[in-house]
Amino acid sequence: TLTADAATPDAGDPADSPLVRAARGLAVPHTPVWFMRQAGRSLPEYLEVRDGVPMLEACRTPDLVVEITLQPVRRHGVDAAIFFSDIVVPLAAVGVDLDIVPGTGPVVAQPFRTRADLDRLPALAPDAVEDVAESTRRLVAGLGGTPLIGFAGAPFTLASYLVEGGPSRHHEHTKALMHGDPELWHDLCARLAQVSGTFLRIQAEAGASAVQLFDSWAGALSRADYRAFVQPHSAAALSAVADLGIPRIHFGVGTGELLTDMGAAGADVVGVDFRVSLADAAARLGPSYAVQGNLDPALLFAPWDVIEAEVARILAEGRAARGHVFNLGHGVLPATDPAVLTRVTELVHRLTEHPA
Ligand code: 1CP
Repeated sequence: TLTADAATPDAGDPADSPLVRAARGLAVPHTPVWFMRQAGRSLPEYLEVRDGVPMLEACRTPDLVVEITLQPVRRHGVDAAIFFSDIVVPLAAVGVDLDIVPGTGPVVAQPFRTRADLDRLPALAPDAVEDVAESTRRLVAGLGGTPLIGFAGAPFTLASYLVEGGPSRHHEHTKALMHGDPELWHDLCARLAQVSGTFLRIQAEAGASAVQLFDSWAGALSRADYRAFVQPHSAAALSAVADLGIPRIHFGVGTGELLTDMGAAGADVVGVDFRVSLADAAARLGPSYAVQGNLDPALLFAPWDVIEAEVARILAEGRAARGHVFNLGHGVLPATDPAVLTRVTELVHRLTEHPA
C-alpha cells in the first residue's frame, strides 16, 4: 500500500499551523496558501494514478485518496492538504444513483422534483463512509504538522445537482422548486444539511484540522432568496462541527453580496472569489472573520510578472482582514501549469516572511 509520506514531514502541531492560526486571526510566520482543487486536475502524477479508475471509485479507495491528497503537498509545499473526494460522494453513499462523468461533472440518473423523491434521500450514517474516516486518519498520521481540510458541499449546491440532474448554468428547476414548493424545498435541504454536516463531522472527528463548506453556486441567488431558502440549511450543516472547535471555511462563487450572510451561517473564514477585492470583503465582513482567496485562476495563464503583481496586491488587500488564507478565487483550471502553482506558493511565503 501507499504510505502517507508528505514531502515536508514537519513535526509541528497542525492545530497551531499557519492555516489554523490565520483562520483564528492569530499572528502567522507566513501567510498560509493552498489551492482549491489542488489535488487532481493538472498534476501528471494524479493522471497517472487515476488512469482507468472512475472518479467515484477513486474517492472510495483509501490508498488512492491518501496518495492523491498528498501529491500537491509534496509538489508545491502548500500549507494545507484538502481531502480528495467530491461533493457528491456522500449522496452516492446514501444511495442516490449518480455518476461523475469525465468532462461534465456529476450526473444524477433521476432528478429530484417531487415529494416522493425524498424517499431516495435517506440520512447519511457514518458507517456508510467508513473508508472516508480511514483515509482521513491515515492522512492525518502522514501529514505531521500540515493541516488537513475536510469538506462537503452545501445544501443549495448539492440540491442544484439533484434537482437539475447535473451541472446547470441557470439553476432554473432548482429555483422553480424553491419558490413553487417552499415546503418541499426546505425538507430537501434539511436532508442535505444532515448529509453534509455528517460528512464534515466524520472528517473532523477523524482528525481534520479545518473544514470547508462549498456552496459553489450560491452566487446564483439574490440575497433575499439566500437568506430565506439557503442560509438556515448551510448553518445547520456547519453547526454539525461547531462543538469540535476547528475553523470552518465557507466558500461560494459570485457571492460578493452574500459574504456577511455566509459568515453569519457559522464560519470563521469566508471564501472570496476574484470579483471582490479582499479589502472590500474585509470591510463588509467586519473584524470577526478571516478571509480566503482570491487570485483569478485564469490569471495563472498570464505572464509571471502579472501574476507576481496580482499576488502582491491580494496580500496587501488581505491585510485589512482579521486573517488571510491565500487561495484562488475558484478551483485550479485543468490546463494550469503545475510549476506556476509551486511558484505562487513560494512567492506568497517569501513576500509574507519578509514583509516590506
Ligand atoms: O483538490 C481537490 O481536487 C480536492 C477534491 C475535490 C473537491 C474539493 C474534487 C475532486 N471536487 C471537489 C469539490 C466540488 N465538486 C465542487 C466544489 C468546488 C468547486 O466549486 O470547485 C463542485 C461544484 C464539484 C462538482 C464537480 N465534480 C464538478 C463541477 C461540475 C460543474 O457543475 O461545473 C466536476 C467537474 C467534478 C468532478 C471532479 N471532482 C474532483 C475532481 C478531481 C474531478 C474531475 C475528475 C474526473 O472527471 O475524472
